[in-house]
Amino acid sequence: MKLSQQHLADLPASMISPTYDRLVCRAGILHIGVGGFHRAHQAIYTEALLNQGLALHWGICGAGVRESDRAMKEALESQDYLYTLIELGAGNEVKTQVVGVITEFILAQDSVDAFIQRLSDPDIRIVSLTVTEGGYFTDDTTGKFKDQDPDILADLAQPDAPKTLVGLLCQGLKRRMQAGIPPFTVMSCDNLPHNGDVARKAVLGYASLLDTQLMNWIADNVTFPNGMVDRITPMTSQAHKQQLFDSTEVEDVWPVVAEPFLQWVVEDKFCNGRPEWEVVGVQFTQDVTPYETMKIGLLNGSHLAMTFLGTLLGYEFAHQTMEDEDLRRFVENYMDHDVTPLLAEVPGINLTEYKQTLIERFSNPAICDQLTRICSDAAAKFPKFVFPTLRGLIAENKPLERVALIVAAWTHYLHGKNELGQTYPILDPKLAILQRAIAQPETCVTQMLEIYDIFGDDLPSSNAFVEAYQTQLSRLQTQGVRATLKQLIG
Ligand code: CS2
Repeated sequence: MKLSQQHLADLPASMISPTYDRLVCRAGILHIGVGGFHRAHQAIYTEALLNQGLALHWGICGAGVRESDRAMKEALESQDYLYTLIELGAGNEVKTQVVGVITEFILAQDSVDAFIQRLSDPDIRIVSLTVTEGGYFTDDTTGKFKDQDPDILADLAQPDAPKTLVGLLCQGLKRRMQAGIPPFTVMSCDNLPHNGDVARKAVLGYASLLDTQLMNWIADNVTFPNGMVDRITPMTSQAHKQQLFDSTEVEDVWPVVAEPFLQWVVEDKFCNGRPEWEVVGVQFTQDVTPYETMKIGLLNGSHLAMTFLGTLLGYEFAHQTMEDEDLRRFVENYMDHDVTPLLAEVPGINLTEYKQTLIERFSNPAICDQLTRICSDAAAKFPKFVFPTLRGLIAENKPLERVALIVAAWTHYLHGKNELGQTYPILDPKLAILQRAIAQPETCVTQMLEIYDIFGDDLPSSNAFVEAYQTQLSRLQTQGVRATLKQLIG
């Protein structure tokens, strides 16, 4: 049975499905960047509220600003914007849920005017984002808005027909300002430290070049809460779709798969109202910093610690790296000895338990979380997930060998061949630059360190780091992954 509004009532009893009337639900949130993560996280929290009969005016209008968003629009459109969440527990528990919270979908490329019109609709009170770091035009090393980016310059030359996220947001906000409509909250759900501050800098950076009055109005009236978001969401594979069909006979062209765990801690700074997400488990706080530092350092950092070494050893999925005793101990040691001592107290969280839960989550064999996914975009991930830890260790004169091995493993992985002689795809917009840097084995380290966008100028000037990086890479090159790991875990 094809998933559709018409057949909602015919779904098997084992599936959870919307208990509210979708036809009266209207969008109060416009979400830009509808991928797996949004559909498994923010949309699920909001769906839970709707299922309690609350917040029928907080439905979600899906939106995209890039051509690559068209595939999701078309997939959802073909099934009345319904989709299935397949939640896979470690003990093979499966929960399938049809989600109805997305009620429409717009693409800026189809009509910029219609897009801006929707952004200025008073019903839309939150614009949320998962657009990855690239969407914010922020220089990774200086943290400044990239005001000379060609896409930004193009939008400034034609501000009524913008193509970039910031160009569109500013145009929508400008209409609201001019019409006396209260602004929307801009809520980033990207996995970036201080994601709200990053979004604010980008929007204000663009507005300052466009219109001073608008910039001041945004600065005074728009809020940009920071948030920590967490749920492991693998890429949907053909096997996942088949699994859904086999167990329910439901055909979904693009279901989403996730682990059972989910967490969201967000600053309570919403300038134009918000859903009562606290009713369904969202934690509101005044300062999200300790939570995001913990999550990004321990979870995302450990993901990088396992993924390149795991790929080099020939593994395909995260849980296989946890079944490898040496690799699991390496990840545990990295968490315990490198990341944890640098963390501040995190209110309400027992770090020992948090780390145990992480190992359990990583070990979940049911979700089959692809290492290719975790390895992707590494050039953008290192500065956010691992280098804050590295900088902390350098500042405290701590041993650097484990963190250096993570960077060395990435470097070695860039050759594209594992220790079994098999090749694998490398997904990274910076791939050409990276592969140029590693072309000569003797100069890999110096060439990599010259990529300022990734390493800045402080890391290359730490002799301790350069030496540790060189040592670990040489060991990988000459002795291989297993022997290198053994030397570190004793
Ligand atoms: C992963 C994240 O892409 C990555 O590198 O570490 O997508 C991770 O699965 C999520 O942040 C979990 O919340």
